[in-house]
Amino acid sequence: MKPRDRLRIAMQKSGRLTEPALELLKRCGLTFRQSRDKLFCFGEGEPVDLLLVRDDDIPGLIAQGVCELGIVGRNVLDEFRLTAGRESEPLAELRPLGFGRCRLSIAVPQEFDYSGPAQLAARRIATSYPGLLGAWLREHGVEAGVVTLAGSVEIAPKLGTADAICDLVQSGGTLVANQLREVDVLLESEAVLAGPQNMPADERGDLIALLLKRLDGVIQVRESRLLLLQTPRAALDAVTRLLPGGPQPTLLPVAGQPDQLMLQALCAGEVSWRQLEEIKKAGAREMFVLPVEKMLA
Ligand code: PRT
Ligand code: ZN
Repeated sequence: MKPRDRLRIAMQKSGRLTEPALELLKRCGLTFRQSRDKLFCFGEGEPVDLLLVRDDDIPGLIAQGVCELGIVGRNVLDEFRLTAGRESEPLAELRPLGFGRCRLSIAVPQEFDYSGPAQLAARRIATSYPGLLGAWLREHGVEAGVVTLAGSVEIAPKLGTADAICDLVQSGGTLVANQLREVDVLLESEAVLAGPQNMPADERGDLIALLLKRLDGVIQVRESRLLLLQTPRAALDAVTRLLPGGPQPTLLPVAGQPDQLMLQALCAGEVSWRQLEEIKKAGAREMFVLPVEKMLA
């Protein structure tokens, strides 16, 4: 294939991952010419274009070199890695992205007496993830029948085509509605950035490195808060001890008040009212909690 100087990222055209994936790319400074009904979106700021496809096709497109990166559920990526032929280009999970969380679980009818994987021996299990299920069964030394279905897995026990299922669960509502109960978790999943294990050695490799750096900043920033406060020097130790986790705070003098300090701390997560009240009790005042917009380490 002719080398390209533009990067291509594949993502889900329409589904659970579409909006959060677009939002994430936007935060990384990637915007695209509006053509959401099309397969291909031209990138405006950076030489990075978008392919809008079914999520199941994403790992294959990366493996074939049609695109370099993809945003896809770990469940789909790992299933592909387990079922793709040996000749297929090996794929890597480059970053977990923190949205589209769900788990791949075994669920059984309410009356099924389940005490562990061994209980599934010689039973039929319906799933859209034969690779992941097969690997889990082998790991537990269980021989069971795997019934591969493209969808509507949850009704298989009622239809009598399976004794148990292995499917994605989020709230658990679908299982309850079908009188099923979750008994074992095979995989904790979320959307991930997938790419080739061997990065392209041309400009695209450099672009991927740049994007990963921005992505790390965006992910870190999403959770970070900047805490600003004033504290008497005498209370500094007590205040510092109460600060939520993060790097060492920065201290600045306050003009005209030699016994006062201004403290600036980057916190790794939310700062709650309760935490602020405790810090205030220790002597701090003029406290601000600010969201962080961009971060580049
Ligand atoms: O058309 P295309 O093939 O692209 O879309 P799709 O229908 O295959 O995918 P979509 O949009 O349903 O899901 C895309 C990805 O979102 C999945 O691969 C998962 O990584 C992730 N995800 C997160 C989920 C769920 N949560 C989820 N709840 N994918 C599917 N479900 C389904 C599940 O299969 C079950 O039927 O929702 C039902 C269970 O939900 P609860 O809340 O009732 O437990
Ligand atoms: Zn799909």
